[in-house]
Amino acid sequence: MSSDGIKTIASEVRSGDAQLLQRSTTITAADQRSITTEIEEGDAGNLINRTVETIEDDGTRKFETHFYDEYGAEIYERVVSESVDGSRRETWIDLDANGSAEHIIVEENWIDQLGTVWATIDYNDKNGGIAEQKSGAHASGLTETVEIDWDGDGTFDARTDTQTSYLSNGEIQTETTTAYEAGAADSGIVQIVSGDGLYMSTEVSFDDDASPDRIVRNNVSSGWRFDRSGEHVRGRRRTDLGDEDRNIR
Ligand SMILES: [Ca+2]
Ligand SMILES: [Ca+2]
Repeated sequence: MSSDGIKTIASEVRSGDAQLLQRSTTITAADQRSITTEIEEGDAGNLINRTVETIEDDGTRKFETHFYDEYGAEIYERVVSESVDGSRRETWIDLDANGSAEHIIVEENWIDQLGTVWATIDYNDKNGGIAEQKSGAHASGLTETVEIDWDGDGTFDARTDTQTSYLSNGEIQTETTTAYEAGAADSGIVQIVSGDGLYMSTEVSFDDDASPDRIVRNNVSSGWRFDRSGEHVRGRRRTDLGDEDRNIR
C-alpha cells in the first residue's frame, strides 16, 4: 500500500519460457469506494479491458467495463448498476463504443403480500424497440406466471400460467396454459408423472376447447430389453393423435 492509502495488487501469467501472457492490476482507492482492474496481454502489455467498480452515495454498485482492440481503440463498453438491496439492476451496453447504448436491460424484483416473487425484465434495443417480460413464482413453488410484451406497447401479448399439484395417489400433475392477447388460440399442456417417475402422460390442446388434441403416454420399464437389431429399448411410448393411434416401441 502506498503512503496515500491506495492499494495496488498486480499478478502475471507467464508461459513455460517466461514470456508474459497476461498481467492483471487491481487498484483500490483509499476510501475503498473505487476498484479499478486492468487486464493487459502479451509482451507489449496491450490493455484489453479495464473495469471500474464504484460504490455511490446511495449504496448503488456500478461496474463500468471498457474493452479495447490491439491498437488501444475502445471497441465495447458495458455499465452495470445494482441497487444496494439487489432489487434493481440496469445493464447498459454500447456495442460500438460510440457513447450511445444499443441495448438497455432493466431488471427489477420484489415479493408481494402473498409471498410471490416477481421479476420484470425490460429490453430496449437500438431501434427504440422494447420487450418486457414479467414473471412471478409463488413461494410454495406450485404456481408460476410469465407474461411477455413482445412489441413494447405496454400490453402483454402472451401469458403462461403453470400450476403444479401433488395428487393423493402420489402423482405429480403440472398444468400449463398459454393465452395470447390477439389472434392465436389459447393452448394448454397437462402432464402427469407417477410418483416413481416410471409413467408419464402428456396431453396437449392446441385450441381452447378443453379437449386434448394429442396424448402421449410413456411407460418406462424397469429392465433393459433389446430389439432384433440389437438396439436397446427401454420403454414404451404410446401416442394418440386424434384418429391416428399407434404404438412406438
Ligand atoms: Ca453505440
Ligand atoms: Ca404488446
